[in-house]
Amino acid sequence: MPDRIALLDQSAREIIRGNDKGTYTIPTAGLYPYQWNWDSAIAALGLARFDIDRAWTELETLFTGQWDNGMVPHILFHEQDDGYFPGPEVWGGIGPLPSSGITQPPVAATAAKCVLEADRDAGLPRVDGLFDKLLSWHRWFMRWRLNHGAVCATHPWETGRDNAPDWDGAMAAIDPIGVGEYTRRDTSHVDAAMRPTKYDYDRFIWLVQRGKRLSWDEQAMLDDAAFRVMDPTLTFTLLRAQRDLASLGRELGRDVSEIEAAIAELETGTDSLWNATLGSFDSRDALSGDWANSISNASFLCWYAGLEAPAMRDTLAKVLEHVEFGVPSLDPRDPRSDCKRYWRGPVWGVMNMLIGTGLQEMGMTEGNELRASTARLIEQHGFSEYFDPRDGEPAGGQSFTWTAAVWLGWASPTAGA
Ligand code: 2M8
Repeated sequence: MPDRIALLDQSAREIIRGNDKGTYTIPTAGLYPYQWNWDSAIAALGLARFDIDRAWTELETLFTGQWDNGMVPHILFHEQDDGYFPGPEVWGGIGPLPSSGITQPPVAATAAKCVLEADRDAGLPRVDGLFDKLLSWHRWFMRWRLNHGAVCATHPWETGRDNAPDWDGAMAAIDPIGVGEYTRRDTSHVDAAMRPTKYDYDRFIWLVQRGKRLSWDEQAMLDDAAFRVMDPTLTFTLLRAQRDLASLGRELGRDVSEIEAAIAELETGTDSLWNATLGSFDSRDALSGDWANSISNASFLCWYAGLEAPAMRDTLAKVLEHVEFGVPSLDPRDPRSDCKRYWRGPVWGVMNMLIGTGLQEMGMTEGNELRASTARLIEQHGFSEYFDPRDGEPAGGQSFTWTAAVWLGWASPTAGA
C-alpha cells in the first residue's frame, strides 16, 4: 500500500479520535461542539474501520436522546458549550436529554447495517437493542411528515442542507417578526462568506422560537404550519433506511410487514418529487405547491434510495461537466450557485459518498468515478467540512469527522479491503 494512503488513513483515524468525546463524536471542535444526528451515523462508518465496539456506542448514544414520540433530535447537547448558537435553552427540547426540537436525515439504520457487516457476531445483539428505537423513529416520520408520500421538513436544518436554495421560497414567506437580538457564534469560527446569511439566520431562529412556543407538538405545528417543504434528502434517506431496517428486522426474525408497507408508500411518494420541467428530482413547498427548481446533490440520492431513475443519469452528466470533485450542492449552471457558501454550491464528501454508493449498488460506472474523485479531493485538499467544487479549495470547519469517516469508510483504497 502506498505510504501516502496509509498516512491519510492514519490522519482520518486521528481526526475521529480527536473529535471523540468518549461515547459520541462531535463534527469538529469549536464550530460544532455537540453530537449531531446524521454526522454521528456517518462517524460510525469510519469508526467501524478501526473500533467496531465504539461504532455501536456512537449509534447507541444517539438514541439516548430519543423523544417519547419517537423523534431523534438533530443535536444532543451532552455538555454545555457556549461556542455554539442556538444552544439548549433556545431550543427547549422536551426529550430525556437537552436537545434540539427537530430531526435530521435518518441514516442511522443504514449505518447500523454497514457496521453489522463488519462483524456480524458482535453486531447482532447491538442491532437487536437498536431495532425498536429505529422503528419508532421511522414511524414518527411516517406519522407526521408525509405529504403525497414524500417526507417534509419543518425547518431547513432538518434536511442537513441548511441554506440550500431549495428553501428560498418557503423562507421568503416567513416574516421573522419578534425574533429579537441574538449573537451568532458560527461566524466567529469561520468566514461569514462561507456561512448562511443573517436573512437566513433570522428565519432559522424564528422557526426555533415558534417550535418551542408550541412545545414541539407535531399536531400543533402541522395545524398552523409555517414551513413545510417536501425534501429529497429526507425522502430518499428514509426510503433507503426503511429498506435497511427491513433487512435487519428479517435477520432478527421480526415482523417487517409494517416496514414493507412504508417502503411501498415512500416509493410511490418519490413520484411527487419529480419535476418534469426541470428533468430532475426537486424540493417542493407543501404549503404553496411551488417547486424549488433546484438540481441539488440531494436530487441524486435517488439511486441510494434504490430507484432506477434512468433520466437522472443524463442530468448528472450535465452537472459533472462543470466541476472536478463530485456532485456540488447546486447545479453550477444555476444562477443561484455560490461555490463557497455552504449548501448553495460547495461539494460535500458525505453527499458524494451517499450518491456514489447508490450508483455503485446499481452497477453504474459513475459510482466508481465519484469515489475516485472524492478520494482525489481528500488527498489533495484534506478533511475539511466542504470544498469548492471547481478547484477543491477547502472551506468551512477543518479536521471534520464526517469527511474523515467518508475517507475511511468509502473513499480510501483500503476501504472495504
Ligand atoms: C450544519 O448544520 C448546523 C445546524 O444543524 C449548523 O450550521 O449549525 C449542516 O451542514 C448539517 O448538515 C450538519 O449536520 C451540521 C454538523 O456538521 O452542520
